[in-house]
Amino acid sequence: MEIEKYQIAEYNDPVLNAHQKAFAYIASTVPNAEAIIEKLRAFQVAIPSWALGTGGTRFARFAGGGEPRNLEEKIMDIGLLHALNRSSGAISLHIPWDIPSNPANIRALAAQYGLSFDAMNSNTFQDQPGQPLSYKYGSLQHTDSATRQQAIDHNIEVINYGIELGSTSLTVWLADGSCFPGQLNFRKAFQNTLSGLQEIYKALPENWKMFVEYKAFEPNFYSTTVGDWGQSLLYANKLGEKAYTLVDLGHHLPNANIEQIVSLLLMEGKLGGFHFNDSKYGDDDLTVGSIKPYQLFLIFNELIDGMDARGMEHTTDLGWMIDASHNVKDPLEDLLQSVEAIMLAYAQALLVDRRQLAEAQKLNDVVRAQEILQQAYRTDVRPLVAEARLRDGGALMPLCIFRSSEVRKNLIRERGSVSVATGL
Ligand code: AOS
Ligand code: ZN
Ligand code: ZN
Ligand code: ZN
Repeated sequence: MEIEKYQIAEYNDPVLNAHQKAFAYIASTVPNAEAIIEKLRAFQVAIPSWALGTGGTRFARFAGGGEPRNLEEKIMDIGLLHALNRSSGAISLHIPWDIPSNPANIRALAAQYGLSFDAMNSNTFQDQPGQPLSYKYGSLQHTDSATRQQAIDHNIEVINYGIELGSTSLTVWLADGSCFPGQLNFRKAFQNTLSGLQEIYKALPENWKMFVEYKAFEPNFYSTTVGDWGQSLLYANKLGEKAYTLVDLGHHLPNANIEQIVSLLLMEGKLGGFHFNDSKYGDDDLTVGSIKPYQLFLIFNELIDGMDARGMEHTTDLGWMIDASHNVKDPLEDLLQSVEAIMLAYAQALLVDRRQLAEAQKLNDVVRAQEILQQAYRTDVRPLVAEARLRDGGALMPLCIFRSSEVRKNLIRERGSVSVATGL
């Protein structure tokens, strides 16, 4: 199932006039519309290979039909998203769920769709068939050195796949921790984990980055060995300049001030990447922007402020990824919504008048400072984001094309309705 450029143009045609009017209006009201559009066009968000099929909770999975049966089909699905929104030009792979049998071919296939390989994700949170030692009591933190070595070797194997695919980063998320007080010696767990990460770090090529993802809870519910940004930053600082903290929006304790965390990590030059999603209660991995869009805007506001202060390139100097799962939605529709939400928050944050904000802060004019942010947040930037897509040959209304061209129906026809994950 592919959507050709001319089809996108045909779908755009009937709504083009209305778009042009809306765009002309916003272009005349904001001072820097062209500059914002150029930034939006450059911005790309990686799609995780695990977000394309049947999602679910730990209780159940319900198949949606037409889901990708292999890595090639996952790449095609992301290619389709990218054709529609022109902002999903990368894939974040998970090993061993998506082992490329022939990396050179996979790389070439991705390139055909304009996709590059973002961060590689290792997996030491579950046991694989035939695996000699179990991760039931952790991986890099494990009390047994052979189990730790197995986890180290796995991560190095993931780096090696990444090298062949042209990726330049490794995300390490560890489920390590403990479920009950007394189960674990915190210091020993930390030190074991650190030495394991050091071994993996040594295997990183020169131009690679390592992202240390933290998470406050789940699957361990008493302690996690990389539990918060402070612990992640400790590891990253001890590891060296190629190691960074990765922020997943769902991995904090309730009401954490994520925008402040982001700001300080950037100040320290230690923010490496992002997992976008949204959450109401925990690591819900809901559609980006569906619960707390203002928080997302405030995070982007700090991201831009911090990156600009350090002269960082918005597009390439941080790893931008979605980390989501889908219980009831069509995953492709959900991802279109998520990418759109990210682009909107980015565009709104680009509207913030930073000179005026700094002035209001200096004068302790609290009301004015708040107004400056809210003014940007309350601007309808949808025509700006749509214009950016249009200029790159994308769809004015990606979700509408997805539905009216019956993508899912065609995928079900091609791939069947049985889920590879559940066999149902
Ligand atoms: C787990 O909660 C983390 O968010 C991981 O980043 C991710 O979901 C996992 O690595 C996917 O396998
Ligand atoms: Zn994550
Ligand atoms: Zn998450
Ligand atoms: Zn998570």
